[in-house]
Amino acid sequence: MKLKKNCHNKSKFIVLEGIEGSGKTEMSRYLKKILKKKNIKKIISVRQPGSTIISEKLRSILKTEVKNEKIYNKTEILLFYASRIQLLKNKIFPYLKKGYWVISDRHNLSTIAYQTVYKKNNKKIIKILSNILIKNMDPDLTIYFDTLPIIGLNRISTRKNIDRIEKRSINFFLKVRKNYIKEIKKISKKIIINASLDKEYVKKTLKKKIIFWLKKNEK
Ligand code: Z5A
Repeated sequence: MKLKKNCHNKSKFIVLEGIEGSGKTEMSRYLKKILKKKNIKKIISVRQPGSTIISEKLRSILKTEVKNEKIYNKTEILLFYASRIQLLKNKIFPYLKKGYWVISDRHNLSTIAYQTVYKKNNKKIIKILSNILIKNMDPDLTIYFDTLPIIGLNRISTRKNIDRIEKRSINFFLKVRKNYIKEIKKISKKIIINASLDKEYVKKTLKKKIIFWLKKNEK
C-alpha cells in the first residue's frame, strides 16, 4: 500500500491468498494471535467478498446458484469489484487511517487468479478496473498459501453447503492455482507457504516467516 497523505504511517495491509481449503481463514486467526503477542493491538480482520452489509449481500449473490439464470463472467468481475470498493471505503481505508493493521482474507489477486480461468482476455478488464478503482491499494504483504487442489477440496468436502464457485471442477482449481503461481512471482512483498502440508507445519512456518518480516520492517 502506498501511503496516502492522510494514512497512518504505522498501519499495515496484509492479504491472505490461496484456493479453497488452503487454510486462509484459520491461519488469519492464528496470524492475529502472533501479531497481538508482538504487541500489535489494533487489528481488524475482513474477508472478500464481504465484511460490510452491502458487500455481504453481494457475496451472497456471488455464491448462490440461481435457477434459469447464470451469472456472466463479466457480471461476476463487476460484483467482486463492487464488493471490494464498499469494503475499502467503509472499513479498510478508515481503519488504516486510524493506525490499524488490516488482515484481509483475499483481495485483488483472487480476481486475477479466478476470473481469468474461463477468459484470459478478462485480465485486460481487471487491469483497467483495478487501476481506476483500487490504485494505491497494493498490500504491504501478501501471504500465499499454496495448496494442491485435490488436498484443498478434500478438506472442505465435508461441508454441508457447497456454493456456486466451490462446485466447479478440479480442472478449474488447477488453473486457479496455476494463475496464482504465475502472478505471485510478480509480487515482491510476499510470503509463500506450502499449505498442502499439515496444520502444525503451516503454523510454524507462518510464525517464523512473519516474525522475520516484522523484524525486517521495524526499521
Ligand atoms: N473469489 C473470486 O472468484 N474472485 C475474487 O475476487 C474473490 C473471491 C475475492 C469466496 O468464498 C469465493 O469467492 C472463493 C473465491 C471466490 N471461491 N471459491 N470456491 P469463501 O470466502 O467462502 O471461500 P474461501 O475464501 O475459498 O475459503 P474456504 O473455502 O473457507 O477456505 P480457507 O479459508 O482457505 O480454509 P479454512 O476454512 O481455513 O480451512 C478449511 C478446512 O481445512 C478447515 O477444516 C481447517 O481446519 C482445515 N485446514 C486448514 N489448514 C489445514 C492444513 N494445513 N492441514 C489440514 N487441514 C487444514
